Amino acid sequence: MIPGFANLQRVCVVGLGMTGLSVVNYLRRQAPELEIYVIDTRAVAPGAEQLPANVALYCGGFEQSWLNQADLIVASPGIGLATPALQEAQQAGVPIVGDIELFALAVSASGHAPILAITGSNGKSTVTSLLGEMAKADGRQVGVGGNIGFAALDMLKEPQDLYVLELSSFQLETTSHLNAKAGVYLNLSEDHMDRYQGMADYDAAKQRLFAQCEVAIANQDDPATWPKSNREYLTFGFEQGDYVLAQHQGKAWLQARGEWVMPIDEIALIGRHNVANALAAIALAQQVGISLAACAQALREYHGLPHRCQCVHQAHGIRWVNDSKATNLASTGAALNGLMLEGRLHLLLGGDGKGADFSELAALLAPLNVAIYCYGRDGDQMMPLHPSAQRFETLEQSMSAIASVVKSGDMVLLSPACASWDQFPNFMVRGETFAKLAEKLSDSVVALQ
Ligand code: UMA
Ligand code: ADP
Repeated sequence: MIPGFANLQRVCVVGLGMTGLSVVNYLRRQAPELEIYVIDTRAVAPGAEQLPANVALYCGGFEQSWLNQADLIVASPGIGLATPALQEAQQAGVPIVGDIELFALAVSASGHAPILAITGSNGKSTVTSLLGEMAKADGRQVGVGGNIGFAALDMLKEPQDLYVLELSSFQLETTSHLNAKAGVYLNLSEDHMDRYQGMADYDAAKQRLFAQCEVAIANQDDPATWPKSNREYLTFGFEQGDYVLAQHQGKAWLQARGEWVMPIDEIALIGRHNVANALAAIALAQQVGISLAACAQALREYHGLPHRCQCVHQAHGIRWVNDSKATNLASTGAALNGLMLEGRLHLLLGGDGKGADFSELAALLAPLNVAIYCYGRDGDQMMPLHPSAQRFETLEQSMSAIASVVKSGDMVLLSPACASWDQFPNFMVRGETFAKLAEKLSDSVVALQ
């Protein structure tokens, strides 16, 4: 039985990455008799070796007859609904959902564990993981998953008291029955312009969250996140909001609906953007009764995820900082705003720009003592951003050039404002490459000094 769908016989799963594989496994667990067909347009589908027996696989394009003859299509987030093959099947009357829809219907059918959902252009994974830590500090058995890199349906393998779900705009496009206890829309900035018609289109996908949650939470400081419908909602913000920063006992404190939580100088995460993330996480936590004491404990102890403004090597007065997860303009902007610089900043920019316009970065770079190193497919687009700009083919070549000039007091920052896909499998591999090279090149820096 697949909750939410009666009389299914043939299901076509599109994409065999992390999502597709989790969908196949879920369908097999729930309905062993179901006919499952998998399509992946890549020549080699990443999950092929783990595919259970009796599941048909087509790679390298679309097999239209499989799509048109299915009772249901489950599409992976990396495949847009506007794809002509999916459009044709939809017009032939085949319903299309994503993994999150299957997950949400299963959670609703099982009855008790609430869902807290997080979307936005930046900060999703930080808020998701932080909220998970708050729930654990409160003694909850919590599932943390979704876009954060753990497929939502895999969370159903263990019983949970609570689900914390990171949602991308791609996942929201194919979700209609999330039925979340609460959802937050953190912020909106340019991203994924290779997939959307423009910002309104991208925003519309994210706004879908608010139609599917009991309590809506928006960013007071980012009007784009406010619900477009005239429903009630809570906000978090630096100066105004239900969850807000306020002065108390001579310090800036986090305040939750009038209650003092903790001074912000006790938060283990670094940077002003993480104060906003902390307020958003507390706002969600309160909706399921997680205590403020548990929130404060997690905020004191949680140092954040790798690849987000993480100092990965420090030697001879030089800090090497990995912010590989900065895959758009606003996240690189957040890193630049939160900088504590003594010497010069050596900033690595470039990769797959996803169709963005980077010109806004120029104003942030202008007042800094900075040298920029532009590499990768869209490195040319970064060249006009600062007079110091130098062009390289790869990250490694850029870092070798930095190693020959970097001095004590300087910072080397990988905050590329681009996706990694042109030269790396993902942002994690890019960040690990940076960390390895930092360690290796650090020795040649000593030799030079
Ligand atoms: N692809 C094809 N053909 C296919 C299927 C996929 O070319 O038939 C391509 C996609 O265009 C994409 C890549 O393969 O470039 C991966 O797509 P996918 O849908 O198979 O991805 P999964 O491996 O299932 O991972 C997805 C999320 N990836 C995307 O949405 C692109 C993961 O988020 C998420 O962690 C995972 O599901 C579990 O929920 C990653 C991501 O980059 C971190 N997300 C984007 C972001 O955060 O900006 C949205
Ligand atoms: P997401 O899951 O939305 O990509 P992450 O928490 O993984 O968000 O952070 C991605 C990048 O965005 C990192 O470079 C991080 O430093 C930056 N960042 C985190 N929170 C915010 C925020 N609230 N505003 C702007 N940038 C942020």
